[in-house]
Amino acid sequence: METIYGTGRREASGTMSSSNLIMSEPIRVLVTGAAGQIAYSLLYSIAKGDVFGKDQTLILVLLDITPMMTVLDGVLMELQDCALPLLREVIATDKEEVAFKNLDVAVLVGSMPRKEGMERKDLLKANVKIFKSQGAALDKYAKKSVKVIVVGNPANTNCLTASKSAPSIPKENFSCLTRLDHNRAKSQIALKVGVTANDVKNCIIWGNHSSTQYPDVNHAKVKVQGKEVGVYEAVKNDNWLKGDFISTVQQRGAAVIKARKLSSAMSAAKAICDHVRDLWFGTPEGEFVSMGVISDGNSYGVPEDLIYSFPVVIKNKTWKFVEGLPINDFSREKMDLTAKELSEEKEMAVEFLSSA
Ligand code: NAX
Repeated sequence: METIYGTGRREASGTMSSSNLIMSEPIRVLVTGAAGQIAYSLLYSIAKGDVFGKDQTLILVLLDITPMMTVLDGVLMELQDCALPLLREVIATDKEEVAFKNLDVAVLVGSMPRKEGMERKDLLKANVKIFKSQGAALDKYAKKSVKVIVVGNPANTNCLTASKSAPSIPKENFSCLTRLDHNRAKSQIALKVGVTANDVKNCIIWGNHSSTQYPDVNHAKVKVQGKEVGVYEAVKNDNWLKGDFISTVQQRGAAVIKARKLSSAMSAAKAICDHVRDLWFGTPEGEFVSMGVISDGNSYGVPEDLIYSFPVVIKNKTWKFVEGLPINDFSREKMDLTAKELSEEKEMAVEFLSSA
C-alpha cells in the first residue's frame, strides 16, 4: 500500500510562491517505524524545519509494516492538517523499494521490539533480518551520499548490520543514536550544578547504547557565573560523578519505562533532531557530541569495525573523531567493558547475517 499526499511530481523550481521565500530543492527524508511513538514526535519537528532549516523543503517518506498502514494513514492525515509550508510531499508506504528510493537521509527508527520472555539472541536475530533487508534496499535505491541514522535497538549493532548490507555506501555515512544518552548526561550535570543544559558541553558517551555505556565527563565543561570550568571542579562531588551520575544515565531509559509505562519518545525524538541537525550543519566551534560511528582500530583502543559511540566533531557533513583526549584507568576499564559487549553482539549478528 502506498499513499501519497502533496504536489505529486512537481519539479522544484527554486521558489515557492505560497511563502515568498526562496526555497531550495526538496530533500528526501525517510523515517521508518513511522506509525510508532518516537516518530509521532519526530515527524512534526522534521516537517516544520527544526532539523534541516526553515528554508529547506522536504519530501517525507514514512515506512512501517503492513498491519500498521491504517495507523500510518492517520499520521499522514495529521501531517496534512499541520499545513506546513516546507512539506512538498508525504509518502506513506510498507514497501522498501518505494521507501528507500533516492533518499538523502534515512532515519531508521522501526525495529523488532523485545517481547516478554524473548532472549537477547532472538531479538538480535530478528533485527538482523530487518536491518539486512533495509541495508540492501539502501544499497539498491538510495543516493550514495545518503546519511543513515539508526535508532531502533540494539541500535549500534543494527547500524553495523545495515552498513554491512550496503557495501556501495560509505561506512562513514552510517551512525547510530547515542545523543539521548549524551543529553541525559548533560542534563544531569546541569541539574546538579544549578545551571541550564546549554551551559554544559563536551560530555561523552562511549560505547553501546545499553546499560554498559560509559558516560564520561572528564573532558566536559560547565559555565558557572560566566566562567567555564571542568565538571569535576564545578560539581565538587567525585563520588557522585563516579557513581550515581553514571548509573542514573545508564539506567535512565528503564526509569522512564517504569514511570511512564512506555519508553522515552519525546526526548528520543529531540535527540534524533539534535543528531541529524549536527550531521547536516556541523557542530559548534569548540564543541563535540557523541554518536555511534564505525571504529577504525586506531582510536582510543576500541577494536576495529564496531559501531561504537565516540566524541566527534562535524564539518561539511563529515564527522571526525575528537583526538588525543587523555583516558584514565577508571575510564579505560568502562570503555573496554562496553566494547566487549559490542564485540559479542557483532559476533552473533555476523553469524545471523550469513544465514538471514
Ligand atoms: P514503537 O513500538 O512505538 O514503534 C516502532 C514502530 O516500528 C512500530 O510502528 C512498528 O510497526 C515499526 N516497525 C517494526 N518493524 C519495522 C520494519 N521492519 N520496518 C518499518 N517499521 C517497522 O517504538 P518507539 O518507542 O517508537 O521506539 C522505536 C525504537 O527506538 C525501539 O527499537 C526503541 O528501543 C528504540 N530507541 C532507541 C533509542 C536510542 O537512543 N538509540 C532511544 C529511544 C528508543 O528506546
